Amino acid sequence: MKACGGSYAPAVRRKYYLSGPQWAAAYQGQALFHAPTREALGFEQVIERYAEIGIGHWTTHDTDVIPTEALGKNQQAEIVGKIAGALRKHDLKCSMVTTETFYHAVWAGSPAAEAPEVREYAKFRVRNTVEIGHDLGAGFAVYWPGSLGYYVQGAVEETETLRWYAEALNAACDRDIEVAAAKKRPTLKHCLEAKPFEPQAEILLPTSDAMLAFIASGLLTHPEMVGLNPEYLHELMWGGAPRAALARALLAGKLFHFDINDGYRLKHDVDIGVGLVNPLDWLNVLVLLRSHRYNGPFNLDYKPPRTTSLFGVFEVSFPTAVDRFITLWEMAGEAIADPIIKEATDALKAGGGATDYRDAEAIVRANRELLTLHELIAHRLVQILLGLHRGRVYSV
Ligand code: 3MF
Ligand code: MG
Ligand code: MG
Repeated sequence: MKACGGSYAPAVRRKYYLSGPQWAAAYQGQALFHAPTREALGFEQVIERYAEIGIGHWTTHDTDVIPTEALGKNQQAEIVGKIAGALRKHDLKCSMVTTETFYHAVWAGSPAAEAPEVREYAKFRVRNTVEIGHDLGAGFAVYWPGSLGYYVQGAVEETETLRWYAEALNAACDRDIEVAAAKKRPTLKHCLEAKPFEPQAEILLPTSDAMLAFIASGLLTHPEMVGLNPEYLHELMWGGAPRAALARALLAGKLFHFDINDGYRLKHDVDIGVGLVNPLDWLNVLVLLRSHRYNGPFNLDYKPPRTTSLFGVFEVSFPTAVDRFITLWEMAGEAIADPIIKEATDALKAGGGATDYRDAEAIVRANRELLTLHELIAHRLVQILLGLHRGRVYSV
């Protein structure tokens, strides 16, 4: 780690709105074809280790920390009290809570299944998560409807299922309004997270754009309370450009929260640490977000590889993910202020000066040399990424 450089002090790391999920650190390396490789971890250890690293915020699913059978019972209140104590002790904040609606057998037919009791149970779960969120001082609630879909076609009617899913979100928003008023707190920001494949074969809300359409569909009673939690890799997985997906969310005023990680196009959800696969794309993503003054959380929703030890999770995996994010964020600031990129961009926007808007050939001639600046800007961004703009050279 020391040899690699780029390590920031915990106090510096805490200045960024980074959050560490309970499930990311506690992930034991298991998968469909893989047994766990690491021991289980409780919230006490995760919160303590995040604090040492300098990750200032913590996020959780309800069932990451509360057994399913204890939800809504006295045992939940005890556990939530202990979590609040651990957060206070280590000076961490809970920024986001999320409901697990994909793992337990009760979700086999999705949280919007045909059986009315499943849907009532889903409402209970999301309302209960809203209450936990207020108890822990969170500002965001996230929903990943991963099991909203099917393996085999025909039995599930899509429009009906989406209407039923909206009813659960409406129940969460209604409960939020009540609790926020009683506690004199602002309501939470409710954020939908899309993923194109996995764990269902066909997913009803597979992309952030599908989520935007769902929010605007008229099915939600409080669409103003609901926005997006895009995940970088989830947009890349279907072949999209994450930066363009984020731009569409920004235009809609719905970029509330952002899950940060990395991976590959058209592969499964490999959840690699931010910038470890596509650092140039990540630089460009952060240029967009910085220039639009995105000020929501960056949630480290990745999974330390199963070849990393538990020691490595906190000594190698999380510190490097955090530090690479900070480096790329600062680099994005440098790219935004870069005089060469600025001059090129200004020149492109000034246009070639053709005077007759009906003369296509004249417009082409006037812009031909200017448009070379697209490539020049791209080269300049790579130079910034590699440090070449600061004179880093290799002699042969
Ligand atoms: C799955 C995910 C989820 C969601 C989480 C909601 C386990 O690919 O990304 O993480 O982010 O359920 O916050
Ligand atoms: Mg995620
Ligand atoms: Mg993911």
